[in-house]
Amino acid sequence: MSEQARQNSLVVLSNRLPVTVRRARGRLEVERSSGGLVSALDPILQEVEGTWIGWPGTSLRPKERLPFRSAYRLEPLNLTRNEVRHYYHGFSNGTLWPLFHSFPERMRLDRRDWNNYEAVNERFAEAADRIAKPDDLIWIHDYHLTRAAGRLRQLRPAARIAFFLHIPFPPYDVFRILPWDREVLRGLLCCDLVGLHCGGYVTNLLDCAERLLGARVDRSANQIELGGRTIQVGAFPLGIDFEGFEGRARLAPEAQSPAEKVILGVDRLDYTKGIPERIHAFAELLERHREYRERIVLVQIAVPSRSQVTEYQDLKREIDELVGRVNGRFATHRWTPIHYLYRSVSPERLAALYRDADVALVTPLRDGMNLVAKEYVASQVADPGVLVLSRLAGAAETMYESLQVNPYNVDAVAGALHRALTMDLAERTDRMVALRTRERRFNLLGWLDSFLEAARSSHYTMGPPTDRDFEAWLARFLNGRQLALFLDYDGTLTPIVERPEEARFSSSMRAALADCVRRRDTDVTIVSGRSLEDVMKMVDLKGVTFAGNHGLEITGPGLEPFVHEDAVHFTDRARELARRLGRMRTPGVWVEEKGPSLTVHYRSAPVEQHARVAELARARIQEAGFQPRDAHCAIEARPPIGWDKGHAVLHVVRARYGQNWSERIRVIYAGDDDTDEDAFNALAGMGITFRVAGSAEMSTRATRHIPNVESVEALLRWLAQRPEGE
Ligand code: GDG
Repeated sequence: MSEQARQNSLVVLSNRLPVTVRRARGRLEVERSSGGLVSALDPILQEVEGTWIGWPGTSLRPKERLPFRSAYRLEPLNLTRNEVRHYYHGFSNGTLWPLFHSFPERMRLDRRDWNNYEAVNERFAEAADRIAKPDDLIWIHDYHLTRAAGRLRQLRPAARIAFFLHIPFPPYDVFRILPWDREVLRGLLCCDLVGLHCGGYVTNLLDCAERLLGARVDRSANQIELGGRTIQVGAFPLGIDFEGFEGRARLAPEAQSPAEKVILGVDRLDYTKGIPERIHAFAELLERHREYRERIVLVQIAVPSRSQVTEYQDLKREIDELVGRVNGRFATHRWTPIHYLYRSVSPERLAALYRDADVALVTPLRDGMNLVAKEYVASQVADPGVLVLSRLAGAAETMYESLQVNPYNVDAVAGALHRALTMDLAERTDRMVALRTRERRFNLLGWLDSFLEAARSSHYTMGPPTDRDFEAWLARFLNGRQLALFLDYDGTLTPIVERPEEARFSSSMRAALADCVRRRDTDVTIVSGRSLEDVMKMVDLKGVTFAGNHGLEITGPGLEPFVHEDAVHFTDRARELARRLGRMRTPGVWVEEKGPSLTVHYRSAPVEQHARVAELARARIQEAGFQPRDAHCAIEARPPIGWDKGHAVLHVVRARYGQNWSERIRVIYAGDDDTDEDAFNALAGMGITFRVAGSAEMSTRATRHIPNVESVEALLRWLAQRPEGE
């Protein structure tokens, strides 16, 4: 393992701990899980004295400790019965599992599942926050915990968080069927690194981030920018403990050499694994080729899984019946074609089965990776067998020399089986040598090393948006049309500063804005929460339209000056409210009076006072009959007259271009504030809107995210230089 990967400690979050706890006759019994991932993470967690947080599989009583000595810390996270039902069986296995495997029709939807999923994910995040030291890498595993990083990022803005998904990431068209698609995506994108098994899943995730969240995506570097942060995405195909499987295969006792050739299937009993389809293909082979009767057997191991769930019970029944039918149809008094075992077998027995099988039939309808294919290959230490592999398993992306099949195509699978059973030794050897060489080289430790190295290397930052980005987002939309450009001021055209009067344009921003204003085919409106007078003074440019006080007051070339008729009634009340708020007397808190509205600023107050000040201000504002609205370290009080930045934008375009404005012009809006969301909402589907900065967890109605004030300047420069219409 590289030096880099060894640095710092590691906190692992996964649904299950690497041990299973049972309560037998009142006492806790603990059994270590034997999965490959556990064996891979074990040594590194020991070495760095890490922690593994997960559900022990049974509820521990308060103060009850795990009766298990581990070289690293195991942190059990209890789940209530309700949480097991809704978070685990419900949202994880009933909603995300089928959807991510592209079986949307099997997806169950229940708001209680989602609520519990959120709550459990938050608890995982809080446990990690309690345990992790500042420089620790927090590594979240799998689809049960897609939301944990969202909460963790709030608690620890600077934490190093990585995620690995063990199942497929579905294509955009499938993923967006999920009612909580954006939430799941935003949770993932609060990580620094998101690892997937295959390049195809990486493409899917990038597509979804771009199309569902309006994130900026760099497809050559596999990076996503959202909320001012860059997220690295990568394909890290999981490998296996090759030597372990090879060694067990060498040691496993010789079985009596069977009279028949063996075709082997090993799976958890799951509808994604394509077991019925596989049995149909086997039956088809026997139907087509009588010569195989009494000469081949299908050994199918189906490990019981999620057996409390009705769907899985139904599947078991279906397979039982199918096996019965096929055996009934073909069996003779000395031969049974399908040997079906509904249980798991010991690792030693599995090693012998793998080694001695002539063909491994690995035909999932969809699979994140599929380790059985790799384990079979590692176990081929004697006469080489043939791997028939579903092209819909992640493993197919790198196991080129397998015989790849469409698992739904029964005829094709039967054909591939025939080819496998008749393949000569030279070809079997060529294919198996190539497969084994690759799996030996890219084994489990290699995977771990490359993932940890990526997770721990320096922070990724995508370069600023370029002309090419703006071209791709806007050129076709504008297509030479007249443009109405709306811009918020603070945080959009100038960085947020301590005191509003210090928020000045940079000279380059001023130049870019002035260039836009000069164009005949562009009119610019600044929409601000500041008073009209204030924002006009700050911007100080001719030919610009201004909407102050969140649009209650508007003035601009060729427009009738506008003041909302109800606003004037609130001026006196706002003054009175300002007086009351002034009595809070917390150092660093001050009130900005803006006629019918006001803003309480608390950025300069001690940080530990922020929450209390904000709460108090909100309460006072509400008592006075105004609407409180959170801004950057400030609370705005707005008169309750149902008028916001969205109304202001529509007022301007209608007044200037008439009722059919949408046919005549294009609208672009950029803003960084929650109050800009009203404009994003009003323009949804009618214009292109940009949310500046923010965070990945923030939900926005904007079409796209851009990271900062500098990128707004780049946008303005691009707009100023765009080609003119005819
Ligand atoms: C998920 C993804 C991805 C099976 N039967 C026995 C037994 N096994 C072991 C196999 C293998 C494991 O179970 C199954 O792994 P898969 O990868 O095939 O499938 P899932 O359980 O669905 O795993 C999958 C994986 O996560 C890792 O990221 O590849 O795509 O769905 O290791 O050996 N082991 C023993 N007896 C059995 O009877 N001892």
